[in-house]
Amino acid sequence: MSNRTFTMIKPDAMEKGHAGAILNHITKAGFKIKALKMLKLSAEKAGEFYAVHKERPFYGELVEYMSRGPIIAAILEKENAVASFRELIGATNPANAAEGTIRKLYATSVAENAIHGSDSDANAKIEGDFMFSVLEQF
Ligand code: 3AN
Repeated sequence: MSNRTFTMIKPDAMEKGHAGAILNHITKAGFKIKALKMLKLSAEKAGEFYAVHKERPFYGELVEYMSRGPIIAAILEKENAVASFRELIGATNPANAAEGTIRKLYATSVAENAIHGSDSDANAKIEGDFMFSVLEQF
């Protein structure tokens, strides 16, 4: 079990001005920030990041959404980080997300669901290394 996960505050949450509140929610839950930056993905980079979803019907929409404006990417540290963070953000579809979770509070739809959280230790490492150089990870 690894103690790190990777997250992105997605364009919809950025556009609505929720970035500060979401980062506060994350650090209050005990996650330490080990890397952090604001950036805009190109469609090509967003497509690469979500390559596992290439065959899904929503892939084109997902790439367009994730590259339409700036995001905040971060590497977070806490015991049992991946599972603990998935619990904090709530279900993929905010309609099914538990009360008090980040998606329940800030997401509007399954397509625009405010925040990403890695789904495994292996993917947390791959995704963190995709977005941050070794010099940017603490
Ligand atoms: P999660 O982000 O909870 O791990 P995934 O990996 O199944 O969920 O989906 C990745 C992203 O793809 C979601 N965060 C969401 O933006 C988008 N997505 C997932 N399911 C749908 C769907 N049914 N329609 C449109 N977009 C979706």
